[in-house]
Amino acid sequence: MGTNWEEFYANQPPPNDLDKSAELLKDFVEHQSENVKGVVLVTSGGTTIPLELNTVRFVDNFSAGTRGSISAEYFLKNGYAVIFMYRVKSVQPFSRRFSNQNFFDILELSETDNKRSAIVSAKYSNHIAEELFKYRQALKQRKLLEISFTTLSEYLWLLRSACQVLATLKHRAILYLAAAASDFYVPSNEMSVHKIPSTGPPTISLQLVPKMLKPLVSLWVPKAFVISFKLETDETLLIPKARGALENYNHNLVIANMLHTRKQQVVLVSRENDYKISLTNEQMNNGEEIEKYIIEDLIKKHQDFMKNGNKCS
Ligand code: PAZ
Repeated sequence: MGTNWEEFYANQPPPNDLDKSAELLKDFVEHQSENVKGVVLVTSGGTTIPLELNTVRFVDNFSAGTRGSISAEYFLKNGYAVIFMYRVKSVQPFSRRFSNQNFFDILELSETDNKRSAIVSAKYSNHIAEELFKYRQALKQRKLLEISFTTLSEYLWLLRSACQVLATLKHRAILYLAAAASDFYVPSNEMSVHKIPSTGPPTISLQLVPKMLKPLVSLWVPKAFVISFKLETDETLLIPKARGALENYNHNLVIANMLHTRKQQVVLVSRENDYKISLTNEQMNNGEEIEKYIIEDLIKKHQDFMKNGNKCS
């Protein structure tokens, strides 16, 4: 197995429901009028690498989906239509606010005439109603489409399908690639069919995933505004790696973040410059979200890009 992106798609089977997802994507994008500022694909959450075809064990990538789900909300709030491509069971726009809650703690049990029913507890009711309203409005007005993945392969197939329809929007499309996609995988033809026996230490050989940003930028959506993310744990690598990605893939922007400070600080890296967006401790304590400032900044860049065709300013 080589590292070529075409080989990857030739050898990794597509998800069973790919045609259905492609249809949903096409309908959604065709439905968007000139009234929306643009259409953004937000990818969110981590991908898994199955170790067996009948998967019992898998390697996972870190990401709760917080960055992606909050960002999706701010794009919606600012007049964009959003395709939210997320990892199953990672957090989603609007419902994310209740995801740390034990489901039963939100409910109250009532019993009348020997009939039991559950209702949302008064403590949560208003807040849930507010978020539910925003979520349902976004779906009803067809401003939000949610599509899910679990494995790396599902993610990459869906990513390419989404690009095929977004390409029709040219400069109006934004790709905001916040998902943590694995760099390594086990090709399906090398995978054990059944659960790997525990009779001895297994030898698992991982292959490098082809760098999909390359065909994405140059072939799939050559006119779109493409933002990738770079996550590091070694600060000395963060900016050099972000710059390296821009040079290799020639897209518009890299948002660089460190694992432990990602909620408080990011660095926006373009060909021309790099600068930080950060929250003070006070802003953090007041519950402010860094994504508000990231998205405001990106929207200015995207609007400028649409007017002037700039790569980035
Ligand atoms: O989903 P989350 O809020 O827990 O984390 C977000 C993130 C750190 C995964 C994202 O900001 C990011 O950097 N994504 C790209 C990861 C990568 O370099 O592959």
